[in-house]
Amino acid sequence: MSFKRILLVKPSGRHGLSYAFDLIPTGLEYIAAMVEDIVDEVTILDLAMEDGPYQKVIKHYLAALNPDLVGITMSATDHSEGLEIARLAKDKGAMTVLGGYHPTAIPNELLSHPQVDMIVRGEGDLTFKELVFNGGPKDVRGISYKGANEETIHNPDRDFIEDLDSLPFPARHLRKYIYGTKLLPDRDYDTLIDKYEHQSS
Ligand code: B12
Repeated sequence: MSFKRILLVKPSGRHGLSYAFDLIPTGLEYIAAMVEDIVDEVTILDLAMEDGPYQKVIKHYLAALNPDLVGITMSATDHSEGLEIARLAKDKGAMTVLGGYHPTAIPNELLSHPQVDMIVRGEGDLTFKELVFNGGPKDVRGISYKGANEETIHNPDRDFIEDLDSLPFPARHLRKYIYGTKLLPDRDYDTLIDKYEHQSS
């Protein structure tokens, strides 16, 4: 059975350069765009943009939305908070999946924590859609997960997405926040991603 109620979470931590920017979770908006037509509800929760302790905020959203799948984006600086969010989600009965640079780098370590069910390695767009549609990680390329005996299973890598234009734009319409930057405080800002064409000289 497919996953139907998805909560995507960005941890609250502001580290290094993100003190100057509100860090827009573009990665979560990309994967939300891939599944919004095949699920009942997908919510993007940016804990950096919410008021109050993150534990209280996440508990509120878990109770209100009752998600069957909670996805957490993590860079290395989000390690501890990401794991705590996963624990709270697991306690509420959701399956948990981590994605982003950090989980891609250390899937074994993160899967050693009981509250982490799955890791999406690398580009998440097609992998996450297949995971949500299938309702589980078996045979989904790009996923690492725990088997029936708690053993770690690494499915084969997924090929890079060659035609990036085939992807939908990030689901900015799901955004609940007005993001800003201290560098230009009188304006909104947004993130654009462009293709880098390598040219040999
Ligand atoms: C742009 C950028 C920034 C910008 C962000 C601007 C903005 N407003 O968004 C700024 C300059 C602010 C920044 C700051 C920092 N950055 Co930076 N940044 C990048 C960069 C160049 C691109 C990130 C990006 O937007 N990618 C595009 C989006 C769409 O991809 P994505 O988020 O990865 O999401 C995809 C997958 O990862 C996956 N995915 C992601 N999350 C999830 C979640 C789930 C559930 C699933 C299923 C899938 C999934 O699916 C998505 C779609 O394919 C990367 C390097 C790179 N070339 O990618 C470094 C990078 C992410 N940054 C890095 C670092 C170290 C930092 C800083 C700590 C630097 C500092 N010392 O201050 C801070 C930390 C900020 C923070 N709180 O996390 C490291 C992270 C290393 C690590 N292991 O965690 C990277 C990888 C660079 C590097 N190689 O060192 N950064």
